[in-house]
Amino acid sequence: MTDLAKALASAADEVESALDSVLSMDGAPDRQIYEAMRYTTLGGGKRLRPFLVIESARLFDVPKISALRTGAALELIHCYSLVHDDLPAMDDDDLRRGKPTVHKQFDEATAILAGDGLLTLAFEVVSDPATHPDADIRAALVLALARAAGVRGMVGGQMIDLEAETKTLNLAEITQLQKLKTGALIGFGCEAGAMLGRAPDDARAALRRYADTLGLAFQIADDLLDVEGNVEEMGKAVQKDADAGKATFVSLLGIDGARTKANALVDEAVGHLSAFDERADLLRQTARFVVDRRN
Ligand code: GRG
Repeated sequence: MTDLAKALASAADEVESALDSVLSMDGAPDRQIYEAMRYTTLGGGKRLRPFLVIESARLFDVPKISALRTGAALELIHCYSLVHDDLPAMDDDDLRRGKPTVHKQFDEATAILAGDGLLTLAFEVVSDPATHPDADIRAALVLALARAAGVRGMVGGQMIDLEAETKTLNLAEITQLQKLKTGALIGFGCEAGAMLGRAPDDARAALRRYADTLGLAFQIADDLLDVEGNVEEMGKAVQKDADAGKATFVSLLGIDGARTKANALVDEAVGHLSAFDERADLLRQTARFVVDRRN
C-alpha cells in the first residue's frame, strides 16, 4: 500500500466516524429521513473532498477536530448533490456507490428531503462552535461553502450541465461548467485548511490554484472513466455521457488527448504547491491519484 493509499484509508475511517456522529438519530422526529441520510452518506465513497480539507489543514497545524468537522460538512454537501443528481428529473440513475440510489431504496420524496436535510445539516455542522472556536472563521467558512455549493458554484454548474443536453458546448464552455459543477467543492476543500489555520493570503491563493487544476484533472479523469471504466469498479452506470450525446473532455479531445491533458494538469497542480514543505507531499500525490484512479 502506498503512503497515499494508507492516508486516504485512515482519513476515510475518521471521516466516517465524524459523519456517523453528526448523523446521529438521537431525538429524530422521523426515522425514515435519518435512515435515508445515513444510507446515502455512510459506508461509501473515496472521501476525497474531506481528505483535501484534512491535508490542507495539516499545512497550518489546524487541530484535527476542526478539519474533520469541516471535511464532514463538505462531504454532506457532496452526498446531497449525488442524491439529487440521481433523481429521475436529473440523471435518473439506479446505482450509486455500488448500491441502489436513495429514490430506488426509499422513494423520490424521501430522496429530495434527504438531500435537503444533508445540505442544511452541513451548514449546522460548520457553524457549530465545535468546528472552530472563532466565530469570524466559522462565518467565513459558511460564506465560502455557500458560494461553492450554490448558483455561483455547483448548482450553477449543474444547471449549465442540464442545458448541455440540448446544445453542444465547446471546450471553453465545458471547462467553465466543470469548474463550477465539480471544481467549486474541491476548491472549498483545499481553501478550508487555509481558512481554519488563518494562513497568509499567498498560501491560500496557491492552494486555490492547486485546487482549480486538480478539479479539472479530476473531471477529465471522470470523463475517461465514463468511457473506459466498468460498472463493477465504478459502482455506478458508465457510458452515460456518450449515451446522452453530451460533449465532454473526451468527446472534444479524444481519449489520448484527454489523458495527455490530465497528465499535464497533474504536473501543473504539483507546481502550485512549490512553496510548501514536505507536509504537502500527500497533496502532491493526490494530484496523480485523481487521474490514475479506477473509480
Ligand atoms: C444536484 C445540485 C446538484 C449537483 C449535482 C456532483 C454533481 C452535481 C453531479 C454528479 C455527477 C457527476 C458524475 C459529476 C462528476 C464528478 C463527480 C462529482 C463525481 C463523483 O465524485 P467522486 O468520484 O465520488 O468523488 P465518491 O462516490 O467517491 O464520493
